[in-house]
Amino acid sequence: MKLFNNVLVVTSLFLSASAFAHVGLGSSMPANGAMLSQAPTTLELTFTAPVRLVKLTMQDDKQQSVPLTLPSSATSQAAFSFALPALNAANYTVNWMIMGDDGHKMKGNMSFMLHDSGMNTRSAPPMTMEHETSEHTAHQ
Ligand SMILES: [Cu+2]
Repeated sequence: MKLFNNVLVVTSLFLSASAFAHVGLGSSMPANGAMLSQAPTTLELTFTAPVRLVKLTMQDDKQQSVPLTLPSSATSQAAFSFALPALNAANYTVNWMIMGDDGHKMKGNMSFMLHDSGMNTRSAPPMTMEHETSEHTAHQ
């Protein structure tokens, strides 16, 4: 039984240490690198551990800022959701600064692309890979 307890202690120490070291973005909606044909109405960021969101900005490729309202709560949380205004077709970059429970600040970013949906209808088939590839090259 004593050995079992020691294993538990060692394991939990290891887990918490690695969680602090590697906290970052676990997933997001839209996903990082997503190419969308319909504007998202919310931005969701899920980090790999509870963090405080110190700073969050979102810009298109013309450096136009998209206003986002930071949560007023000072408690750490892993998942954040933000209502987005109507977005135009553009490349968007989301930059964040987070503070983990160990007090370390970390920066990161993700980006996604919103394509012009003017040519799309509700019944339009998904864009082909060829189109996405050429569009993506054109954006750069
Ligand atoms: Cu593209």
